[in-house]
Amino acid sequence: MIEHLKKCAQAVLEGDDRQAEKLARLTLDKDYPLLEVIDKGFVKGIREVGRLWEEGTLFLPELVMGAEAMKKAMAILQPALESGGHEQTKAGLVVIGTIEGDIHDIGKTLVATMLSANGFGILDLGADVPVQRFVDEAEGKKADCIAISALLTTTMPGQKKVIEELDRRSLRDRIKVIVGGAPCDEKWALDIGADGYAGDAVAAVALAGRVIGG
Ligand code: B1M
Repeated sequence: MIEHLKKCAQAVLEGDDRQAEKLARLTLDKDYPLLEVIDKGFVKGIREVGRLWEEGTLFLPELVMGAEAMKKAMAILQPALESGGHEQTKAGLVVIGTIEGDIHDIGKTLVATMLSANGFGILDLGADVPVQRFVDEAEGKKADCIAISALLTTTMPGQKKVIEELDRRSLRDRIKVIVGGAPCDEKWALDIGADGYAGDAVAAVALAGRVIGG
């Protein structure tokens, strides 16, 4: 298993999408624990890509290739994660997306998959979602919660704008807002008046349950 995790991380690090797909299929065939393979294998690899890119060891094409390999593996693993045998109780409707100006969608999609696997109804708006669209969709679909991902320090303020727009339309009491993504933290969530912050997909499920439940 440890060897398998290392290979998954390495495939992403090398931007080898065919190897990443092969390892994702092997994960399912061998019935390896999905979350562990995602978190300690593929995600570990993409975080290392980001670190090396930041220190100037890797260049943008390699960052893109790493992300592509990661996405190919996730496309195979996500359906299995979703049908993971959890009870579908429809714990509430969550509108989720990555905020405008930001095209990072791997973490957001993982959060959406985990929420769905745990009984939440999901409306995934994708990435680069305008503030107004978050609020329009949540209002129109009578959603319980908006989950906003931001991976760039420059796009984080968009999360605050969603809350301001909900306030402006007098919807803030009815629709909860939770935030996440690498540059966000508890303090940021508190500062912008969000209902909570989650550091990963598992924490996001617990948080959504808490804020919607009461
Ligand atoms: Co970009 N990028 N990127 N990138 N990229 C980061 C974020 C960066 C930290 C890299 C670095 O410098 N080390 C840096 C941001 C720096 C900053 O703002 N402080 C950065 C930059 C600068 C950029 C560009 C500007 C580069 C350029 O063009 N010069 C550009 C921006 C484009 C844009 O958005 N406008 C860019 C582009 C890209 C790619 C397209 C190449 C690709 C994205 C592909 C895609 O998503 N479709 C990419 C990638 C892959 C990364 C890194 C390496 C990895 C992100 C990722 O997928 N992580 C990233 C470095 C890093 O994060 N360490 C980086 C894996 C994923 C599972 O984790 O997204 O954190 P994460 O999600 C987690 C949690 O955060 C949480 O749960 C998830 C699962 O556990 N979570 C939530 C996420 N959203 C949540 C929402 C919630 C709750 C929890 O709601 C409640």
